Amino acid sequence: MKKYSVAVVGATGAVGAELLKGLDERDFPIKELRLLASERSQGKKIEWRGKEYEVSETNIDSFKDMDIALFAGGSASTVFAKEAVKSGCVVIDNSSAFRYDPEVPLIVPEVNPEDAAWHNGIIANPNCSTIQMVVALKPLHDAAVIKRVVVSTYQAVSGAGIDGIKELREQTTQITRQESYKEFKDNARDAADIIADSDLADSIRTQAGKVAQSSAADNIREQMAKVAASKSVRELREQLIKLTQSDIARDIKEGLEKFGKSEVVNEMKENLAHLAKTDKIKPSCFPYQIAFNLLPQIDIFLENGYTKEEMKMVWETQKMLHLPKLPITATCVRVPIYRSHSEALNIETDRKLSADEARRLLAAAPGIIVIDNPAEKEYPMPAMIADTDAVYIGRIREDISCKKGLTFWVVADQLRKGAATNAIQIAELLVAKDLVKIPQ
Ligand code: 2RA
Repeated sequence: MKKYSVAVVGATGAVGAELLKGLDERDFPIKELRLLASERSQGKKIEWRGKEYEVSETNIDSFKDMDIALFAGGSASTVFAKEAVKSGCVVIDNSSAFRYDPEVPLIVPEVNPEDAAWHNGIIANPNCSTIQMVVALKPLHDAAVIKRVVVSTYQAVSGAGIDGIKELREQTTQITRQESYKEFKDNARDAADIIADSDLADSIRTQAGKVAQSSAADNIREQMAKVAASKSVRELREQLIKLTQSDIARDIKEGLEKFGKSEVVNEMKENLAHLAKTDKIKPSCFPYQIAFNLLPQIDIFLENGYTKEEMKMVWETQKMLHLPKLPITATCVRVPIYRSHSEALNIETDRKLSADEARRLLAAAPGIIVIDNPAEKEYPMPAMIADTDAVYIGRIREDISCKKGLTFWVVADQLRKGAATNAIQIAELLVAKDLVKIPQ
């Protein structure tokens, strides 16, 4: 079997790692592997199939003698994808740089493999939230033409890369620590109140009252009065008065004032202020706190009030289904889970599809696993499907608000089927159709 030289651009990121895993797991026919990344990751070592590879900084010469370049996403695509093509290398690009270019096919192999035939060197890999949606839409659309799509997404933080995962982990730790400290303080306060109100405290108070009224206590009081009136106590008092008026006392007072204004104290004050500030959540990857929160914003807002992520779902689905006018509306939400995107989909079709027919169509379609048994509370969830390649569908039901509507739930690992796996499947498609070449 023919083997191919493959470059992975962005090999050190979240998608890059999945690309390497996928190339191994799917046994892609590799002659030579070249790992590329930004200057920051240059020199890093990555082990693949028992061999250590050093990551090089991407430059225009990086693609010489390479057959396929898998770009994991990010700004490298804009700078280097066309250079790679000039070197004779077919690019499969996971960024959004070329997705809407009419000269560049956008492909999900289960949906529009035929579009690979007209590539000019670059093939775009769709956005993760679109991929899992179109895989679900295609078999239904083939059976009953889709007239409208309404989708709401629940997207994991790893969609924003390794920094997104780190931010959720750190904020969750910080908030749960603050909560346990608060709980500890509340519990201690409650315990003190309980003790103060208890019989034991009452009996201690009674005993103390009795002791205070006893003859032993009277004796002690008399002894203490004698001591207070004695000559030695008078002398001690006079010494103390002299000492407070002495130079030593003045020196100590001045010393304390100076210390109060000293750098040490200033530093301590600054450190305390800093500690007080680190108690607050400081978002950097996401616009607001993501732990224990939901963010109805992924990517930037556009003029029509939708976010770019929402419009990606619209533009990309229309392009891949070859339905440029298909009405689609999306609401994309970032949720505090590490991995796998979920989507609630509602579609209208030109003829009624029963839930049973839809279930059969979806179960028979490539790349889909249906898990849909409400009686046993069986439906797909992000935590149970992470690290797998299929698109999982459940909660399939007829829409009670319209005659030809269907509602269902779609979950997929967005780093695998939503990114790396789909890119490798495109490469496999090119290999199978002998399309690993730049058309002249
Ligand atoms: C996200 N869809 O989840 C993006 C990643 N491509 O942020």
